[in-house]
Amino acid sequence: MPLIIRLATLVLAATLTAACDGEPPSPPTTPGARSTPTTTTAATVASSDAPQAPTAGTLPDTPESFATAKRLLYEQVYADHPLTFYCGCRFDAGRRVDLTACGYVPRKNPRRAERIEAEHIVPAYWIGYTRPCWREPLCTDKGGKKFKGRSCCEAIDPSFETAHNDLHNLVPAVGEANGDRSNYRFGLIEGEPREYGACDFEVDEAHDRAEPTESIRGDIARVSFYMEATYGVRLSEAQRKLFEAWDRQDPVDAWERERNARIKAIQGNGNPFVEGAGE
Ligand SMILES: [Ca+2]
Ligand SMILES: [Ca+2]
Repeated sequence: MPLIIRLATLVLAATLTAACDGEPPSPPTTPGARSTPTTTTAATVASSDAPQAPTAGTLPDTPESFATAKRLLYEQVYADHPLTFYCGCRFDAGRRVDLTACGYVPRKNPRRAERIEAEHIVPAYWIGYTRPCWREPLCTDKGGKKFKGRSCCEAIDPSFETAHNDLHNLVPAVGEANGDRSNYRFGLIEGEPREYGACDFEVDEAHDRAEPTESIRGDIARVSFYMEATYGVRLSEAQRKLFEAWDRQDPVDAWERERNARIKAIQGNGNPFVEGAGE
């Protein structure tokens, strides 16, 4: 979409949002609760701790469709690093996962386990559910039927689509693990049930929770901070505390920096919580 049209639609969406959203804005978070990186970029992006509705001109230039986002993710960002996020399984150009080599044993869906999927670290549901387009039937299909939810947000809320297709928030995952994680929060789960063979990934459906392996906990934290600062996707105080600990325990490594640089080359912005770390 040409920039000028994109800006115009963003302004329109912001106006619609203001006009239609009867809900109060998200309450501010505790100032200083999160350790803010010290770089200029970080200060600019996270100038306030309070999540804000994104405004025209401040959003990154993310891929215009999810199909394009996935293609760029697999073919550019992960081209020479074809490993899944949760389980470290290798995948090929045909987007098929080598489950044997990484010791992944499907829990109950072997067909989905064999294919790679683009996982939203911050789920699409969390990006969308507070928006009017998710909650109110603001859209109308060709047959005149009104609808709401993900499809409606994709159609009329450019900031939703921008966030939804943001490569910083997308990682390749074993399809089954992606499906099982659903919209659950990340957290700690008692014990190590290991329902996926050698993959250190647990999902607790009773408590809507997923536990990632230690080496990606910081990555998850920094992406979550980024999504909050960029798109106002709020963290609960409990999540913030957990992610601050994960950020410290699993600091940025060479691959996370390289991944960030590749995404920055594509969509124009880096994640300040990656770039500012350790400086
Ligand atoms: Ca575990
Ligand atoms: Ca890590």
